[in-house]
Amino acid sequence: MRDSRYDILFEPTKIGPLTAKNRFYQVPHCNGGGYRDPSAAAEMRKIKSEGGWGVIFTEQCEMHHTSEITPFIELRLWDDNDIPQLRKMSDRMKEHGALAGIQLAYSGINGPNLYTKEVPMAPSALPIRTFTNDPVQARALSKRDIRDLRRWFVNAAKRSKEAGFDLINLYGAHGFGIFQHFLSRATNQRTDEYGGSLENRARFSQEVIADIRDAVGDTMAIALRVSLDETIGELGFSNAELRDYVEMNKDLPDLWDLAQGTWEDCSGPSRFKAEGAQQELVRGIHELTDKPIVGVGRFTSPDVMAKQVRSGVLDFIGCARPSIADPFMPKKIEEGRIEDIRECIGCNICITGDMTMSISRCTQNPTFMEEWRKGWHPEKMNPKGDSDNVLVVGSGPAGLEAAWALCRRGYQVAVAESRTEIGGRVTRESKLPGLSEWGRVVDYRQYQLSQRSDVDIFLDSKLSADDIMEFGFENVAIATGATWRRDGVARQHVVPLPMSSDARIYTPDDLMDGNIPEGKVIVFDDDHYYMGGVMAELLAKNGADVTLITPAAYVSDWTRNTLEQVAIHPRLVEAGVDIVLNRGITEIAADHVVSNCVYTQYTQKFDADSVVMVAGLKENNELYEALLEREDEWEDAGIKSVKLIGDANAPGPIAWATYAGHRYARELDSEDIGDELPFRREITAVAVD
Ligand code: FMN
Repeated sequence: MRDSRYDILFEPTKIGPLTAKNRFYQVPHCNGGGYRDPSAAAEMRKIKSEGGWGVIFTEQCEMHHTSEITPFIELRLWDDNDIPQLRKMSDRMKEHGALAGIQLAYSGINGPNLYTKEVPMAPSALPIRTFTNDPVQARALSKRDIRDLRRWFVNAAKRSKEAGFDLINLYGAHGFGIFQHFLSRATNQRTDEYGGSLENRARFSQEVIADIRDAVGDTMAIALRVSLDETIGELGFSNAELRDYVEMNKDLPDLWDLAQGTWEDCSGPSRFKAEGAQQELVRGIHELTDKPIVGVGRFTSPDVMAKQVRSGVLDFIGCARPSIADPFMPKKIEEGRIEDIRECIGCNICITGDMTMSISRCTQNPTFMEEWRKGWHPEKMNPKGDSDNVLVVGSGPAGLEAAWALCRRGYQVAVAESRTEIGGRVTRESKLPGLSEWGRVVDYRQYQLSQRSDVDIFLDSKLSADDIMEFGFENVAIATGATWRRDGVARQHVVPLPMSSDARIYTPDDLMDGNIPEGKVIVFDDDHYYMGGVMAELLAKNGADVTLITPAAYVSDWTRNTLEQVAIHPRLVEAGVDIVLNRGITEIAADHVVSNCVYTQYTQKFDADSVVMVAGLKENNELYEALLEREDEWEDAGIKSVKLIGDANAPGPIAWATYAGHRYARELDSEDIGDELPFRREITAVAVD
């Protein structure tokens, strides 16, 4: 039964001519599939409909070919040919009663047009801003171009209607959409009636919304997504200016969708942003308009959500990442199953799918974007196969996810953990600076497993191959994790790095065990994800004199894909860490290291008492190898299968481990598909002429 405190979240709420069945609103979010994987994306949205969301949006959809963001893979509505795949999307969104929304994006100075080769257009002539700094400039829209652009918006709105959508979201936030480019003095330097005063800068949005309302406004609702604060100082569209804009245009859209100015701020990772971090920027805007407001803030707590509505800050609870981690969040709140919510950990691995133009992942929800490709449902498992029981060795993210998914299939599961606490690397890493919310990966699974009678967890149980042969489990999953290497082998060095025998070398595992070096410490980061930066932060907080050396051009280079990098660099600088980029290490002595420039012969000596080596990881696969050696004894021992999963198989981010655990559980006892592709995909039809 639902807790009455949350009733307010389930009130039907009007948006223009429509009524959403509740206040749960999935704001636009990409998925790395976009136009390339339309059925995978459509099925993912359908699952959210089933999970109880009142409003579900697409990701950004390029509404005209003169503004596209190749290489990123979003949706397209360039002409009528794109309608069928979008109709499939809206159909799926509406299957369980949600309103279906499409976000129309004209990217202005963010669209380099690498694919269409069209000259980009924006309010003012400025270089294109992309993550890759493409050497392309936009030309300024002429008055005629503006008339064309208004017509293109109307065309796109009509096509959206034809494709079955109920709502249109006009993109003007995160620095990306043209509405923001017009509203901000920084990107709108025009001297005509579209530039200068706020009244003038607002003109384009007023005209487009009026045009769309005339065309489809009787049946469709129009949402405008605008920046809460561009956060670039005086010149930018500030929170104060946004408030003036809303007050001056009270009734402009049917709904105000308010989102922080930069994407990095808006989708801020848990390492840097708490739940509800945008609240103060939104508070009070409600009093300036009669139209409903949706806002975001990685909401996973129904108490926080209800408070946002009750206190008049928001009308709709906007969620992107929490809806990915748990597409069934609304339903679970409705059914009074709060403890079953799989809370987003704020790691932003979902964003990497978009940034790397691949299919997105979610650390908490391994079924994300596999709903169609593999038929995986986040709440339902396939029935059990022929065998009955599984021993999972290791309770890290792969082992725990495997155990949780296996017992739901109907297997009897035993988990053996060599340490005295559950959770493996997640438990250890969640104690590092900024990573506490990552512990939710363990919390969720530990709680779920504690509710079952078909899973036994044994702590402090280091098993040998003999033990396993004796136990007689039919299936054994080895999820024994990985260990950070001390020898420096990673990318710069594929064989051990030269180091003297009296050099003091630490690894992240040492620091997580509490052995934290002091004095002058070099962190060598040849891993390039979060760990190097986190180690430097931990050491600096502990009073060490830290220098971080990395062969990459950016500190924690890969975190540019999780939008964390722009926050990691300043945090390290503030903590007093010296950052040395584009440098490797060629030699480690007791009191110094020799660092080399990655481009030249230049070398430099750095005094150092110790080195923290953030290099590659070594799979803990000894137990697996020992069992393999005895394969001919398996049958007598009653063993049908032994499989190595997660970091023990090949180390990677935590999301890779939960995926591996889930996949193992899904596929156990299934038919051998031989050389067949293990997922569905869509192939572009070859033209006949
Ligand atoms: N916002 C948009 O307006 N359009 C997008 O296409 C879009 N893509 C996103 C893709 C991902 C994977 C994520 C996580 C966010 C994206 N966003 C996009 C931003 C979200 O709509 C949202 O404003 C932000 O993530 C904060 O909400 P959250 O804390 O609930 O995640």
